[in-house]
Amino acid sequence: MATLPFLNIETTRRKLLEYSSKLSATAAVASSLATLPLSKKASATPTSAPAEFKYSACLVNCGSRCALKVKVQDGRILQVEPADTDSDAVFGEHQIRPCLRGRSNKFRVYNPDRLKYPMKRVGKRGEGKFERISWQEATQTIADQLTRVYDTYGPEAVYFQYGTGAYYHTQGREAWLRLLTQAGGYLNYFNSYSTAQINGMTPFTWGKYAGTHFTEIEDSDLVVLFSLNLSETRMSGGGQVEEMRRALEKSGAKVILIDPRYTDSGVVSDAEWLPIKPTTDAALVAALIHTMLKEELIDEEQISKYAIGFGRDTLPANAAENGSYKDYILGSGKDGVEKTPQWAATITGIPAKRIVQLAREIANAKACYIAQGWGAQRHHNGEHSVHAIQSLCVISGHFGRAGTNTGNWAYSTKYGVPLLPRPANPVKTAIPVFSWTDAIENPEIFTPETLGLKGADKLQHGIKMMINQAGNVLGNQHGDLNRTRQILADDSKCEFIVVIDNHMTPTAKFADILLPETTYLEASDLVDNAYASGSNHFMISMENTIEPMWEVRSTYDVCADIAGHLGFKQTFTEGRSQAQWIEKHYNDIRAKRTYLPEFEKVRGTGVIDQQRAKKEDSIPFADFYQDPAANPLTTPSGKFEIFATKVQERVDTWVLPDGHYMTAIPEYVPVPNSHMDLEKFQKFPLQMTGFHTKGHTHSTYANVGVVAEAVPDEIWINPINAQQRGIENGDMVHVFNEYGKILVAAKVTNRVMPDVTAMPQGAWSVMKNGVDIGGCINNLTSHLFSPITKGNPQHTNLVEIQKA
Ligand SMILES: Nc1nc2c(c(=O)[nH]1)N[C@H]1C(S)=C(S)[C@@H](COP(=O)(O)OP(=O)(O)OC[C@H]3O[C@@H](n4cnc5c(=O)[nH]c(N)nc54)[C@H](O)[C@@H]3O)O[C@H]1N2
Ligand SMILES: Nc1nc2c(c(=O)[nH]1)N[C@H]1C(S)=C(S)[C@@H](COP(=O)(O)OP(=O)(O)OC[C@H]3O[C@@H](n4cnc5c(=O)[nH]c(N)nc54)[C@H](O)[C@@H]3O)O[C@H]1N2
Ligand code: SF4
Ligand SMILES: [Mo]
Repeated sequence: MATLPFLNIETTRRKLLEYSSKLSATAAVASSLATLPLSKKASATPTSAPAEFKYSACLVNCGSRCALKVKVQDGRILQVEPADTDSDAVFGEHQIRPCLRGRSNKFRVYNPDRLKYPMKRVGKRGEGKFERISWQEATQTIADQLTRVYDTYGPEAVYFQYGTGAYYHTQGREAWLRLLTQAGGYLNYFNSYSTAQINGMTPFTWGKYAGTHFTEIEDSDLVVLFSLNLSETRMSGGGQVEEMRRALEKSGAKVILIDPRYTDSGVVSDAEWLPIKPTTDAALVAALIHTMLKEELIDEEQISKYAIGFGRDTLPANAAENGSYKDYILGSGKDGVEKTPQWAATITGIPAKRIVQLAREIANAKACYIAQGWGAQRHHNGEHSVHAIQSLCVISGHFGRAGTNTGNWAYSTKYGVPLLPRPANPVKTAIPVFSWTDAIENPEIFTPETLGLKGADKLQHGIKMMINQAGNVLGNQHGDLNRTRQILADDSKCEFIVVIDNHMTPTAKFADILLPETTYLEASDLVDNAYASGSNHFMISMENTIEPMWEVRSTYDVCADIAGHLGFKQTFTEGRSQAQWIEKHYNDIRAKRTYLPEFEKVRGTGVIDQQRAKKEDSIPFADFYQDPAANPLTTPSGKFEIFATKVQERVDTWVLPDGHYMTAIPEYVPVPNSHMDLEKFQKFPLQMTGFHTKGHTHSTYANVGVVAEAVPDEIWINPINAQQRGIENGDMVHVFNEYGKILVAAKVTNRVMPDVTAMPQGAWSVMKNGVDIGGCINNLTSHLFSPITKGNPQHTNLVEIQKA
């Protein structure tokens, strides 16, 4: 196999030197440079054993799960290749090929940022000063602290932090949660950083979350994508991006992309791009429906058959008389404003004429596939955008039949590999995931009516101890990092923090005890396909391709030791090693799928048993579409709720902070930190949205130099705005607002609309004199929750930019 250009060591080394001299402040790049074998002579040293291939997997949170074929020699990784699966017939003519990040794993493993030994903090919390300790001392300290916090505050004071860096089945998160539930419990969270608004809202609209597989586009004549960027966020060859490409090849459907950026997906699918200002999707939808009503392009009788709240006649009992969506659109609702295309044009930035034309295109399409990625919902008013886009499907009649969708983004079928089992958590209290800093700082503000607290009327003591496994939210991924760092630095608030990672991340610096875990390539497991493999599903048997280096260990063994200190090792292990759990899980599957071979035959062979969901099973709510009376939805009305009865209950009973607003219909709501926040907009006149870049998966892989070289982190600025500020492509710029200031390179491009900027999220934060020279976006984001689901508003930001 030919070497990939970006893995050519000599070229890479030269380019990296150029690159790192430009960006010498960027610690991540500079340190990765040191990982490359710089001496040609060293790599040419004759070796004794022949090279062999072993199989691992990339367990990161990109929605895919790719097997990695790893070439090893003398216990060292030479190269990572795509696994050649034997049943291409299942997926068509392609494989579950890993993307550039998966292929770069060698550089993630041999990285000088690696954590090598257990350590304890010696300086102030957050300062990053540590001392090496033994595993015995580390595990004993954790057991002692857990006992102390349980005895002093009770189990609700122990928090297992959100962290998505590694989806293991028999170590990592699963091992910690088994340990904690057996030890006495921990404070739960609900929501995710990914989908708080869409997953929180959809039960009120569709009853349950579902999306149609992209294979259905084979039968579409029009595809409308809101904030959906498969080419960058679903890069696996076995996943959704490939499915969509093939389906488009068959149908030749026109693609319309609604996004502030002309994304890679726009390029790949030859889409027409309608640039839209962030937070305004609900305004666009309102004007689309306005046109459909005025031009009589929709059938109101049909809408009433499937939905409530479009007109007054189908409003539920808790609605105001003029509270229908049609009232809102035609100007007879409580704001008295007609939602004309001209009205929407000033808010969204899309010309009124184009809005009218889009309404006609959607209404006249035979089968329009309408979907949304999760960018439009990661906003302060994200719930309303979600609701509007879903309602558009129902109102225009594009759901429940071939070639259509629900407005959502499909999850994939899981193969069904078991996780380490655990008893139910004895603690029932759950906080919204984005509220954890408040659960440390002001636990008294938590009630069911203020922050949607579940399982209790109030929090007892807030968070006093935190376990942070494979997550970087503490120092990198949460909103408003300056505030977050201040809260964490005070060790009288959250008294004890354990961090388990592979690398010395910004979060690791906040650990009291810091533990090194195996990287994917040093670990063994049996894992499922991930949540975005499209209609494909399979399992992967991975075996450590090299021996774990230094004192790095699997967290299964670490948690077993902690259980031992607490006196229940046997309960934790049930007498099994991790390898024996893996084998047990396989045999449990084999008991049902009797055609599978014995474990010995498949152990460590990568992808096993590829399956594909049937296309006819792909369309959600098809039975409801056929006969809504016989197959009602699980909403209170049994129909899709354009007026969401359950949201109105919150409107009536919940207490919101000043300036926050919620409504039961899909209204456009102007929000803080958007261009409609007029006072702030004068000071910070650029909207800024983050995006998930192909250069890293959040912060994972962001310390790998070869990938950083291929996909640098840059802030996208439209030439008009750049010229106003004397900024040229490649210039280093300061981006700032009331929350903080960062330094990053500028990409001057027409691929982002004027007055909107966009930057990748996930770069490692490196603070120097109050400025983040690592360019992490979260020094500029806020911690204001969205009103209905208390989700993260991390894409809703205003900034100003200056040449540095
Ligand atoms: N390469 C890579 N892949 C990933 C990840 C990664 O970090 N890197 N992360 C993974 C994870 S955990 C998740 S949750 C998903 C995230 O998937 P998404 O949430 O869909 O990804 P984003 O890039 O945040 O947003 C998608 C698009 O929304 C646009 N957008 C922002 N605001 C608005 C708006 O108000 N309206 C409209 N119409 N568009 C808007 C952005 O410009 C962006 O192009 O991706 C997964 N895949
Ligand atoms: N501004 C802004 N912020 C965002 C987002 C955004 O769109 N904009 N997106 C949000 C979203 S959707 C998400 S899901 C979160 C993601 O936030 P996180 O879940 O924190 O994900 P990562 O940043 O990738 O951090 C994962 C950590 O796991 C570590 N890791 C990787 N492999 C292993 C392993 O095998 N063992 C151990 N112990 N550690 C490992 C990595 O080194 C890394 O430190 O970020 C959120 N933050
Ligand atoms: S980051 Fe995602 S697409 Fe890339 S190799 Fe890993 S699992 Fe596959
Ligand atoms: Mo996510």
